[in-house]
Amino acid sequence: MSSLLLYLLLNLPLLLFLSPILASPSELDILMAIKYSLDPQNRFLTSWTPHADPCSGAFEGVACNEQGHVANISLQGKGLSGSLPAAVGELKNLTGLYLHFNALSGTIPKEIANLSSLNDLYLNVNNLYGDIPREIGNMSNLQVLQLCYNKFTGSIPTELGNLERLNVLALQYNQLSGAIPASLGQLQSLTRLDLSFNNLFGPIPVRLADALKLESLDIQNNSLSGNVPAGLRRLQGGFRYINNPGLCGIEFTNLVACKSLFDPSKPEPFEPDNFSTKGLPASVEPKDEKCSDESHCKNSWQYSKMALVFGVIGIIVASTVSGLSMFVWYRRQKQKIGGTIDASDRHISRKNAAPLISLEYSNGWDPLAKGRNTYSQEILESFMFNLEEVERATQCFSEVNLLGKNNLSGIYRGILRDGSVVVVKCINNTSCKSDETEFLKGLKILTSLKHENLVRLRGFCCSKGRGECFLVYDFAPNGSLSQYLDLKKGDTKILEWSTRVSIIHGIARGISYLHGKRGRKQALVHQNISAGNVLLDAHYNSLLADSGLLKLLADDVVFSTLKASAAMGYLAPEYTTTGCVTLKSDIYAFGVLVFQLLTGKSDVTQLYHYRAEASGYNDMVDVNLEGRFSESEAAKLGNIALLCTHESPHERPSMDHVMQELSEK
Ligand SMILES: *[C@@H]1O[C@H](CO)[C@@H](O)[C@H](O)[C@H]1NC(C)=O
Ligand SMILES: *[C@@H]1O[C@H](CO)[C@@H](O)[C@H](O)[C@H]1NC(C)=O
Ligand SMILES: CC(=O)N[C@H]1CO[C@H](CO)[C@@H](O)[C@@H]1O
Repeated sequence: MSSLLLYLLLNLPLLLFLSPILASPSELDILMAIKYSLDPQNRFLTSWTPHADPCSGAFEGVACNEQGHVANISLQGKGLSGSLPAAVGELKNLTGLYLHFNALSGTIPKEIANLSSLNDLYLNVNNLYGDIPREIGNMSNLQVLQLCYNKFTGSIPTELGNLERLNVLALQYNQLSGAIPASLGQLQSLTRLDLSFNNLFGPIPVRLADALKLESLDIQNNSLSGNVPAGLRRLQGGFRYINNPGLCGIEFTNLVACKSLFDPSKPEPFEPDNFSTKGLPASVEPKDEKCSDESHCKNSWQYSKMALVFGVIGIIVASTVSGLSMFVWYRRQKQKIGGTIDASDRHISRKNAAPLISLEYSNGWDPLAKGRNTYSQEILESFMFNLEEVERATQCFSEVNLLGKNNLSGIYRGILRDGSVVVVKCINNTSCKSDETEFLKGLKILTSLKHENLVRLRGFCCSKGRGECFLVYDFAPNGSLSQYLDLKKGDTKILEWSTRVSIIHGIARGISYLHGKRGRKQALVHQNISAGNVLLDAHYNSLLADSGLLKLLADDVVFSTLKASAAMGYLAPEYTTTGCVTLKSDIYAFGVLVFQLLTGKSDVTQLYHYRAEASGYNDMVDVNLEGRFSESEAAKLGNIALLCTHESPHERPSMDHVMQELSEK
C-alpha cells in the first residue's frame, strides 16, 4: 500500500508532464468537432463518423500525408451551411483547406492562424462576415488566400504584408473599408491582388508598386482617390481601376491629370501606413499589435483631430487634414456607378490550378495527346482548363447554376478562381465530331476567334471520365436578345432605339469579322445566327455566341441545329435546294435579326408582308417605342433587312456592303 503511494508520488511529476499530451484530442476528435460546426445537421458529411479512420479514405474530402496526418480538407461546393470552428486550428499538418462555394456563415476564428503549414486557404463564395483576423499574417506558408465573395467588413490587416510566400490574394466582393495597406508592397511573391468591389478609400500606396512579381491588380469599384502611383504603369492591362471616382493620374487611360492637391511630383498626401503617426508626438503613436484594424482606423481620425485641437500647425499636418477632408468629400460624393459584372481579362494560370483532381485526358478522346499537332499545341494549351477548375467554377455543376439545357448542351454559370463570371457549356462527346483531327481543327478555329463583338472563349476542357467537353465563355450579364423580343407595352426591358441601332452595328461587325474581314484570313460561316445567339454585355454591346461551334459537332447534330434555325425563320431559303450553308446564309439570318430588332417581335412572317407591300418602313417599327425613333434610320435599316433577306443569295449584299450602308448618314 505504502509502496504504491510512494510510486505514485515519485511519478507525479511525470504524470503531470504527460497529462497535457494525453489530454490533447486526436485528429479524429478534431475532425468530428469540425464536422459538427460545418454541417450541424449532419446532412452532407455523413461519411465522417467517430468510429472510422479519417486516413482510410472513408472521410469524404479528407486527404492524409505519409505520416498519417490530415493534410487537406476539400469540401468545396458541398452545401455546408454551418460555421468555421476554432478547432480547425488544431490540425497542425494541414496544407490545404478548401471550403469555397458553400453557405458558411460566422467569422473566421483567429485560431486558424495556428495552421502554420497551410499553403492554400479557400473560403471564397460563402457568407462569412466580420473582420479578417490580423493573425492570418502569421501564416508564413500561405500561398493562396481566397476570401472573395463574402461579407467581410473592417479593413485589410496590414499584417498580410508579412506573408512572404503569398502568391494570390483575392478579397473582391466584400464590404472591406479603410485604406489599402502599403505593407502589401512587401509581398515579393504576389502575382495577383484583387481588391475590387469593396469600400476601400484613400490613396493607392506608392509602395504597392514594390511588389515586383505583381501581374494583376484589380481595385475597381472602390472609393479610392488621389494620384495613381506611376510604378503601376508597368502592369498595363493587368491593372484595373475604373469606378473609383477620385483617382487621378497621368498616362493611365480614362484618368484625369491630378490637380494641385494630388500633385504627381508629391506622390500622395499621405500613405496609409504612416497615416496615424505623421506629425504627431511619438507618445500618442498607436500600438499596432494591440488594436484591431478598425480601431486603428478610428484612432487615426482621433489623433488627427487632436493634432488640430492642439494647433500643431505644420505642412505635414495640413496636408493630412486636407487629405482627410478630401476623403470626406469623396465619400460624400461617392457616385455608385453601375453594378455590372465585368468579366475580367485575367487568364487562368495553369500552374495555379489546384492539383486535387488531375487532368483527365487520355488517349481515345484526347485532342491534345502528346506528340500530335505540335504546331498548335501551345495555343491550345493556353486555353486548357482542368476538370477541377470547371467543377469548382460551377460548384460541381450544381442545379442552382444551371442557366439552360437543350438536347445539345447544358449551360451553367460559374465563377473562376480569379472571381470572373463565366458560362460553361457542357457538350456530350457523342455530339462531337468523331474524327479527332477534325475535332482538333474545330478547336483551333474556336480558339483563334477574337473580336469585341464575339463572346470570348476563355478555355475548354475535355473529360473522358465525364464523357463531356466543356467550353468556358465570358458571361454576358444582360442575357440574349431573345429576352428583349415580344415584350408587352411598358415592360422595363424594352430596348431604346439607339440601343437597337448599336446592337445591329455590333452584330454586323462581328459577322464581318467572321466573314474574313478585319484581320481574319479565312472566312468562317457562323451557320447559327439567331436572337438566342446574340448576347448583350453589361453595356448592351452585342456579342455573337457560338461562333465556330458547329465545327466541333458531329454532322447529325449540325443538321438538327439547322433544322431548329429553319423553324425560327433564320435559315436562308436556298438551303432547301442546295443543302449548302454559305456566307450569304449568314447575311440572310442577319437580315431577319434586323427585322426583329425593328419590330421588337420574333415572328418574321410579317417580313414577307412588308416585302410584298413595300409600304412605309415606319409601320414596321415596334409600337412599344411610342414613336421615339429616327425615321430615316428606320428606313435605312428596313431597307437593309429586306435586302439581306432577299430570296436569291446573289442579290444579298456582303457584310462589308452592309457595314458601309450602316455607317452612311
Ligand atoms: C494536398 O493538396 C495539395 C495541393 O492541392 C497537394 O499538392 C498535396 O499533394 C495534397 N496532399 C495530400 C496528402 O493529398
Ligand atoms: C513613414 O514615413 C517616413 C517619412 O515621413 C518614411 O521614412 C518611412 O519609411 C515611412 N514608413 C512607412 C512604414 O511607410
Ligand atoms: C462606385 C461604384 O461603382 N460602386 C458600385 C460598386 O459595386 C456595387 C455592387 O456591385 C454597386 O452597388 C456600387 O454602385
